[in-house]
Amino acid sequence: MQASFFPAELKAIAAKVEDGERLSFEDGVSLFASADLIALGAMANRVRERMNGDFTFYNVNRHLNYTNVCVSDCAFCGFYRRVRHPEAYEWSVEECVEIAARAYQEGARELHIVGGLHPRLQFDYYTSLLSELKRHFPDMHLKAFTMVELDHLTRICRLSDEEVIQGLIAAGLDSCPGGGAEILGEPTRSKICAHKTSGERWLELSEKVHGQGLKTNATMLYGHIESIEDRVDHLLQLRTLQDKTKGFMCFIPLAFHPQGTDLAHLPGPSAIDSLKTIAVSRLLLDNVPHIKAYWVMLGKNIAQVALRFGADDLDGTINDGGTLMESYLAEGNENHLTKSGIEELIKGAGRIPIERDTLYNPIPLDRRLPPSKVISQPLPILN
Ligand code: V47
Repeated sequence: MQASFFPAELKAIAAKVEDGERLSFEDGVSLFASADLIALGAMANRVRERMNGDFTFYNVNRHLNYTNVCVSDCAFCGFYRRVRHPEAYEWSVEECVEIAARAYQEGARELHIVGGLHPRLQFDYYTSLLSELKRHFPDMHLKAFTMVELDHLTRICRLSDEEVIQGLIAAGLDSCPGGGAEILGEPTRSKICAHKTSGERWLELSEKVHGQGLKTNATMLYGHIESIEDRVDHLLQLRTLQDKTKGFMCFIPLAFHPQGTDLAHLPGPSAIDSLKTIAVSRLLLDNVPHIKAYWVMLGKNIAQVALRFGADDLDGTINDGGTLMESYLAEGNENHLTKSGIEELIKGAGRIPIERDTLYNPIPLDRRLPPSKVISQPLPILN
């Protein structure tokens, strides 16, 4: 790194990064406050290459949003509907299995399953969903339910945290996605999602899930009303828990999309802000192995550039992203990306594409579908 070109306010931080020293809260604030995007990118890229070399990971997955009914009323969400709304839906377990069957035929080996906080669905719906999916597709990884959904289940079904977590694992849960973290700190969290699981509880449940041996992800929703200090505090709270559990596989900064939400008057984050946020996340989260540039929200172009600003993962190909994704798709973005499309993006950034499973194991060559292959014959798996 050519630290001599760095602005004065970043020189001491650059030296710490070079020496592999942990950055402080104040360092995080200085990084966000700096206008020198290229210096931030160079530092984050240094750490990215130290941790993941030139590799960039992606997987073949499908999002399954079993319901859009939600009692949480989050100001940033354009996806949810109240229970009696004409556009409210909930899919039966059979419908979910049908959708999974199509995804399986198209090569997906991960289902990313999340939904709204439904006031009436009972625990046996969630366990049957997992066990039926596992029965039909034993080699499909089920990455399901955020900490917010788990918290909702404990309350609505009057079960302990352990009963919920162990019950879901017994039914087939393999890992959990990182949603629902939003901004962990108060008072911002209450301003954007007053009725949601608290930040403290989100962390507590993550710790308990890690304690049961499962990996999870973590997210941060940025570019709305939060301050730079909120972001740094959020990242450091995740870092502290990760020191304890090592359970987070990946961190995903989620760019806020204002359309269709109660915060539609806000502009959302700029491209510069998104790249800075990815870079600072890479620099502060020195103990989280992967940083995801979620192309769906960032748009393909910014996601590609992010591979030089700290990110080493693009998430999935996504043949059909599900209904939640439609609500936050980047402007002008398509809702799917083929394997060759994602590999071209990665190679275009001078990186090496690695198709991975959910737990970041590379998929052996003999188990990969060739990029162009589409299975057109229905598989006789449903009974
Ligand atoms: O928790 C909701 C966010 C999350 C909006 O774990 C919005 O691999 C932007 O967590 N604009 C769900 N974001 C998505 C999510 C996720 C995505 C991809 C990969 C993984 C993973 C997790 O989406 C919610 C919320 O933070 N969200 N509304 C919006 N208007």
